[in-house]
Amino acid sequence: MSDTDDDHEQVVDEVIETIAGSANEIRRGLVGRREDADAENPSGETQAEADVWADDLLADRISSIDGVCQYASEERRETIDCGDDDGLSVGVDPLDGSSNLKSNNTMGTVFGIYDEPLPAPGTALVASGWILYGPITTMALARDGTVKKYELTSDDRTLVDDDVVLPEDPLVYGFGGRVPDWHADFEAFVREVESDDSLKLRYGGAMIGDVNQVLTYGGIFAYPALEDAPRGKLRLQFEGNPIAHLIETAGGSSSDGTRSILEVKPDELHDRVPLHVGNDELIDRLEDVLE
Ligand code: AHM
Ligand code: MG
Repeated sequence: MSDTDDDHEQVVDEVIETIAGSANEIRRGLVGRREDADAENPSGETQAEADVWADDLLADRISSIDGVCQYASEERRETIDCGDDDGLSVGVDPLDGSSNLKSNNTMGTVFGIYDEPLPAPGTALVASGWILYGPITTMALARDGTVKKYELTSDDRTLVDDDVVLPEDPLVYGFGGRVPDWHADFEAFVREVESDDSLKLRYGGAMIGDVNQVLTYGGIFAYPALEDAPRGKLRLQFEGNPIAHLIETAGGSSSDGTRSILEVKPDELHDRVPLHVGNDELIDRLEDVLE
């Protein structure tokens, strides 16, 4: 390993420690921040007070790590450039599924650590992960070809699975967007999936919760292209790439409809991407139908 690789490994460790170490603080800070903030994110969505607060907290902590050159998030238009040109870039969705704050349902934090300036393709990811604010705060982390799962308490990170792999026999599916807005070929694929009596519907309105069901039970999650949104809803840098990287590392597949999401070349920081992730055979079948 070269000195630069070694340095990068330490920076990756520190970024992961920072995000994992902030998770329960973020969870506690949701109380009292469930209202809308009277502001929009760069994708034109209304921000909750908690979105803005969690982004500021992570921006401060991550951008002050030596060896991080950029912090970018779904909640801010520009990257924060931290000066170290040889450093790593960190892209974050501070609170994925924050519309679930109102109903007090599951949410997450998503992160990707890239060895290129953002916007970057998913092939530049050196690690990716998510925090799930479920009944227990957990972290799924993809790094060095393996996915690991941790339980996070206020002062501890406990490894609970050192090699998470998508189960071979898929059990769950969940698809976002309004049904009347789906393209006809995507709808045809959904009808096929629904007619498979070994699969059950699981959809909770937070990608992290829904993709975590797929990681746990096997299956497919998609937020597809829509009639009035040809690139779907989810953002490539902050949601698509890290989720695709983690699911592929766990032995599954990702697709934007025709190819792995990791092969999509970004034009802009806040580009969207049609997102489909899950077991290989389901993603292959989806790509055949969408062709
Ligand atoms: P967010 O990151 O602003 O919360 O938006 C992303 C969320 C995903 O977690 C979820 O899959 C999707 O938006 C749900 O969208 P919709 O409310 O259109 O079903
Ligand atoms: Mg999100």
